[in-house]
Formats: sequence, C-alpha cells, structure tokens
Amino acid sequence: MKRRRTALLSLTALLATALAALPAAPAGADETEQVRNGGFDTTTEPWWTTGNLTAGLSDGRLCADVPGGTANRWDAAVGQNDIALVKGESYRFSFSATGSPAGHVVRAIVGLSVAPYDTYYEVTPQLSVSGDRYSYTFTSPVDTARGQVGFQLGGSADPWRFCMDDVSLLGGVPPEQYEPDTGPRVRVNQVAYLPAGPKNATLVTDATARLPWQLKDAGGAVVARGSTVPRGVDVSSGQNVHSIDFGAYRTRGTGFTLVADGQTSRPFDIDASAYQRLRLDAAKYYYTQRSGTPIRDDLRPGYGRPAGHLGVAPNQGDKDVPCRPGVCDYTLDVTGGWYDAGDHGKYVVNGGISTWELLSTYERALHTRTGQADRLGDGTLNIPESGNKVPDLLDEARWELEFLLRMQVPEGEPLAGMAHHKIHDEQWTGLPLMPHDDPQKRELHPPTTAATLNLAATAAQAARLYKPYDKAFAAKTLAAARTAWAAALAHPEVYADPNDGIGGGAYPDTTVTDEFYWAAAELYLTTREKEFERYVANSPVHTADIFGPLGFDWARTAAAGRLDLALVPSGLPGRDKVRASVVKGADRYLATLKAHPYGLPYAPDGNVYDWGSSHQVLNNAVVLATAYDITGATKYRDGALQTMDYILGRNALNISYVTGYGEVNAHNQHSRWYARQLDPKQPNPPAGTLAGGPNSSIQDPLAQEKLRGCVGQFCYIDDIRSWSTNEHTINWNAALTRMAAFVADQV
Ligand code: 9MR
Repeated sequence: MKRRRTALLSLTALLATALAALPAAPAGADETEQVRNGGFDTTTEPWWTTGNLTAGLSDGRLCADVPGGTANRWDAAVGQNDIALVKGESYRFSFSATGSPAGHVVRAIVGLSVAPYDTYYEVTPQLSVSGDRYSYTFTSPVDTARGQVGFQLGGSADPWRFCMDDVSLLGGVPPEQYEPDTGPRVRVNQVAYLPAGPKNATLVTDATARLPWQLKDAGGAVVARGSTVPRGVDVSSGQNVHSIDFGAYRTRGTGFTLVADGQTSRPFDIDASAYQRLRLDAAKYYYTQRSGTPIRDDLRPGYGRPAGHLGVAPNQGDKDVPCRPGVCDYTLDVTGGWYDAGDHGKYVVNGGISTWELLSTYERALHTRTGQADRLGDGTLNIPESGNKVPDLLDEARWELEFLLRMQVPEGEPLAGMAHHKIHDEQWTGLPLMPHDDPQKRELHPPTTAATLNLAATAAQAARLYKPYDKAFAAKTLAAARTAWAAALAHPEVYADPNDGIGGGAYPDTTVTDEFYWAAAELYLTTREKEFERYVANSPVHTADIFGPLGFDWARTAAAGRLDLALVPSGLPGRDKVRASVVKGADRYLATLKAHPYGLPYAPDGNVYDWGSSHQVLNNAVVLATAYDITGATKYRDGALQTMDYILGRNALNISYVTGYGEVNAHNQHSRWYARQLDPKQPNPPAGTLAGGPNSSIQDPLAQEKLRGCVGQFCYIDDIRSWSTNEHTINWNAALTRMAAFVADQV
C-alpha cells in the first residue's frame, strides 16, 4: 500500500466545501450498503492489507497480527477501495472490533484511496478484548468513485491483535440530529465572580413571568434570593431567557450554586484567585507554542517535546528557507517564533497583533492605576528566561519579535525592508503531527505591506519597552521598525493573495490604512518625532469611528494604535480627543452588553458570529477596560468584568471556552500536537487555552454536518475536527491574556 497521509483535511477539498452552498441530503433515498463482504463469512476478499500484517479469517471475522515498532497509524492497515461516495449524502459507518491486549486504538477512516488521500471522516476508538460495536453517522463532502474504508493500526511500540466483523457503510441514512448537551438551564460564570464585582446569570426557560432564584453556598444553605427579570427571546441563541443579578452578595467562598426554575447551576466561586492563575496560564500558553526550541518538561510537565523545525530529519527546518517559486532567490533563517495555532505555520500579520497585545498587556500595567506589572515580571511564567531580571512577559514576546525581525527582506534585495507575509509548509499536513515530525518543505511567501507594518508597529513598541533591559535590542528593533516603515511607504499596496491558502492560512488584507496608522502611532509613541505625529494626525483613521460590533483583530488593527495613543503618556496634540473616542466606543459596547441577556459586548450584524468570536468578545472588553483606565468610572470596569462571565460559561452552550477553567470547558481544540481526542497518548491543550468559539460560517465539514442551520452562539462544537469553530491561536490567547490580567488587577 502506498503511504497514506494522516490528513484530517485537505484544504483544497475543504475550501471547495466551505465555499459551496451546504448540500441537502437527498430526501427519501434508499439505504444502500457500500462495503462489499463486510461479514467475512468465507473470505477476506476484496479487503487489502499492508505487507507487514499477517491477516486472515478467524471465526468468521478478519483478524490481523499487527507488528510493534511502526511510527505512524497508516504504516499498518487494512482497507477496501473503490467505494462510491455521494456529496451531501449521509452515511452510517459501523463495525465490530476487538483489540488484544486492551487499550489499542484503531483509526477508522472513510477517505480517498488515491493521492492526496484526503480523509472525509475518521474516528479513533480505543478497543477492548471482549469487543464492541461502533456506529457513526457522517455526511460526505465530495462525490467520488475512489473512496476507501480503512482501518489504520500502526504506531504501537508493541505487537497486538486486531479483529473486525460486520463492517458496513450504509448510504442514504437520515442525517444525525446533533443536540449539544447544555446541562442545567441556569447559566453562570463557572469559574468565579469577583467579591466586589458584578454577578449576573442567565436562565433559559419558557416562563414569561418573573421567577424566584436562590443563591446557595457550598453546604446548600440559601445565602441570597431574589427574582429573575424576563428578557424575552435572545437573538444570539434563539432561546427565551431571564436574567439574574446577584451582585449584592459579596461574601467570598467556593462551590456556590444558583437555583431557579427547578434547575441548579454548575458551581462557581466568589473569589479572585482563579484570575491570578488565569493571568499566568493565558500567558504561559506561548512557551508551548514556541518553534525552534525544545519545550522543557520540567517547565511544562506533560508538554515537553523536541524542538520543531530545526532541520532534524524528517523536519526540513526553518534555518534556510527558500521562497515560493518565482518570489525571491535568497533563503532566510526564520527559526524561532510561535506556531500560529494548531498548524505549524508562522505568519507575520497574526504574529504582529499577538505580540502587540502581549506587549500592551505589560505596557497597560505600567501606566494605569490598577496595573500590577510585576505580576507578569521576572520569574512568573516558568520559561527558560525566568530569572534573567527581565519581565517574563517581555521575554516571551521577544521570542516572537526575533522571528518577526528575521522575516524582513535583507538589504540589497528587491523589496528590502519589507516583511515576508508568512512561512509555512508547502502542503497542509494532517493531525496529529508533532512539530519535529513535520516532513514538509517550508517556504517563504511574498512580502506584503500589511506584514511590513505589523513589523514596524511591534518593533517600534518593543523599542520603548525593552530599553530599560537591553539597549542594544531596543536600538535594533527601532532601526528595523524605521526600515520597515520606509519600505511600506515605498510599497503601500502590496497585498497578500487571498488564494494563497495551501499549506497555511492566507491572512489576506487589502485595507492597510489601519496598519499604517497603528505603525505610525507606535513609532510616534517611541520617538515623539514630528513625521510620525503628522502621519497620525493626518490619517483619516485617527478620527474614524473604529469601535464597531465585531471589534478588532489581525485584519482590523486601528484600535491597537488608538488604545496605545490613549494609554501611553505622550505630548500628542489632541490626546484628550483620542481618549474620549475610546470612551465613546466603550459606551457603545456597554449599551450592547446591557441589551444582551447573556451580558456580552458583542452583537455582530445579522447575528453572524465571526471566526474567533471569543477573542472579539474579549477585545471589545479591552475597550471597556481601557475606558475604565481612562475615566475610573466603575461602569466600564464592571462591563469588562461581566464579559468574562460569557467566556467562562454564562452562554447558550453552558461551556467555558478556556481549557481547564470551569466544570465543563473546551479542551479538544484543533491542534496537531495537543491531539488527545485522536491519540490518547497526547495531552489536551494546556490550561488557559482559549477556543475560537462560535463561528456562524462553519467552514469545516464536521461543523457543517453537526451544526447546519445553527443560530449564533450555537455555532460551536468542542471537537478537534472543527477547525473553524474550535482552533486555538496566538492572537486569541493574547486577548485572553490581556483581559485576564485586567481582571486580576482589580483586586
Ligand atoms: O483567524 C483567522 C480568521 O480570521 C480567518 O477568517 C481565517 C481564514 O483565513 O483564518 C484564521 O486564521 C487561521 C490561519 O489562517 C491559519 N492558522 C490558524 C488560524 C486560526 O484558525
């Protein structure tokens, strides 16, 4: 058998699926068996096996002795080819299987039997000696006559025996109705409310009149009571809801529950300590995203791994990376940096906003009344640099900054001073795949104006923050920022190709007036030079209304400049107006939050939740937090605090979007190296990892199958296969880091 890719997805196939209208299952189609001889009564024909398996009939089953010592699942397999699949049709994939000794995992797939060996559906049950019957329903994303049903058995150190029977792939079955388990109808922040902060909850109920509620302590004693406020139908979830305000209760404790309408909420604390932890965990996420260095198990127990992309086989390494054909004729050492997300790509645009938000978390703490910069100082994050007398958050951000600097086009080359948009694999890889096991060719993609300005902005910001600790590094970053700025001015309209999405994300952005504004603002705040002051003042972005419903992100970066101009002391003429504009933006988010029965400052147009909505919600809270820092008015602080309730469980799905926080929390984020859902030997993401959250556009096949027709908040599933609703990313965790630090600073 040819080597089979482990691909969960081939982006070409998936993008095609994503762009096409969602197919409807053919009504009333007959159920038809697609597998030939799934019963193994007299023969194993037409099933094939890899040469290293000893397979044959045994008591009317197919049994295979699987050798130990293979590396990949697909190194030992049994399967059947030439299976016809019809796009949009639902199939029931079922089989009986045993594994001896117990505990071995089979990767059962329905995919393509020829290159590029796409996987359309996969499951990885752990087998028992006595055996089980497994049954799953999925919808085919393609039409093909070359389908395959495969059972991949490799990857075990020790030999084992696999047997299967009654293998079936039944077409024309009714699609499965997916019903998320949303638990009790009283929705709370499952982690903690601050003793002196707001305390709100949401009750899902058909009742239209007020209902009594009770707050109970850990011993079950009622410590407060009141009445719900009916709020009608919530647009973001389609549910009829009431809200509950128990903010008058301020006594510290753990294990509280809220009871209403016969339902008892998940437990929560009234205490700040979880936020002290979250401030650190959210920032610690970055060390385990590092490329080009081993992750030390003594610093992150359970997460140690060899260095990725240093050129140790099968890795091709990031030391000597060429451009895509025709883009340049040099190679660059672009080792280091953070992996963007669950993939092995490294992108300057997204690296930029992520670095900014970490640096700004630190910088905010320096300049505000409640800021506690030392809480992210040296020795706080358990990283190799802890103890070097430099604040750990700055050390962590520097890991990415050094990479961003390496992405700059060298002097003497065409487009010198610009930054390459991204570096990643030539082709998409599958899951799971540890960074050091990635065998793909790595390539630099063309420089863009947006990437260049991300570099200019963050390198300029770095210059002022690192100056007290490392003057040479500060001078280096400032010089790089100036060079990048000049290069961007000389090439103001070089955009990323929106179709450049094979092997890595495209991150396309054709509006860069905001990146120019942001870079000019950072250069001004660091140098106070007139050129940059004038650029800021003359930019239409400076006075534009930039605090819209979706908030800011990697593509919409004006707020990064505006918030820093508002918070970092400077002699900018008209600075009061800048500060007032942030407060005005915050007023709008506060109004959104007050009108929202789930109490979040996010109500996207048409109720279309965006990719990574969790972090947009948090970024809107950052605007609220900044308004508090500017004015000291409690209403903004309370709005920012209340936003955390949504993230930590007060939502339609009753889930905390932060791994390890809350009784039910997202922990199967899409990732090639936290792929526990696919391989029990791997860990889940570390505590403090934010999931992307509801995304109305559900671009991945799993979400399309399970969440079709979903309303706003319901467009999310905690499944590793749902890369469009459940990935983790450096820019999303940056928003969490900033908000966790703000909340922890309020006590
Ligand atoms: O977060 C990005 C989102 O805003 C875009 O719409 C989407 C498609 O371009 O890409 C998202 O970013 C992904 C990137 O392309 C590749 N690494 C994982 C990122 C998070 O899913």
